[in-house]
Amino acid sequence: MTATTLAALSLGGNVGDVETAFNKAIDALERAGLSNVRRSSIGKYPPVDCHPGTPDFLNMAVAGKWPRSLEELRDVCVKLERAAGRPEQHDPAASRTLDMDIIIFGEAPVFSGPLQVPHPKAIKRAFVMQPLAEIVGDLTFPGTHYKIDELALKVSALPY
Ligand code: PH2
Ligand code: MG
Ligand code: MG
Repeated sequence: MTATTLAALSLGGNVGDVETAFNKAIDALERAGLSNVRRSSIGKYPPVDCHPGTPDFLNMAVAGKWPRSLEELRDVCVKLERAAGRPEQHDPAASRTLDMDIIIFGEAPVFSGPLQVPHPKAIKRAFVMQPLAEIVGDLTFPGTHYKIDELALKVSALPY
């Protein structure tokens, strides 16, 4: 039997047909090996830490069992962002067709070179935590003693 790791991703976009970009990316993740896939609903969120005038984002979360390494999952995500039309060099605060961030990979935090999971800002962001709570609310957020459900409630009370 192959070992798998529970992985959860945050998907976001605010340019073009974002819903179609989400669906295509999730189908491709399944073809790449993600199994037992759970999807949150898609919500509209105001931009956080973006340039003035940035349009609202659509955001959702996806979770499943990943059969290979964190780096391989990251590489698949980067390829899918490119396939959706996001340029290789991009301003992290700019509008985008598709952003795929790995929020959870297993039970503990992971530091692999520049790759830090969970993303250090995830816990403060409603557009990450609320969709995540819909699909893995009972899970303890890696590096904390809190369930994702509890964190999602707290973050919704924070001002932008
Ligand atoms: N992504 C960011 C910065 N700000 N705001 C929203 N609402 N949704 C996002 O996906 C998002 C953001 C950096 O990747
Ligand atoms: Mg992001
Ligand atoms: Mg990203």
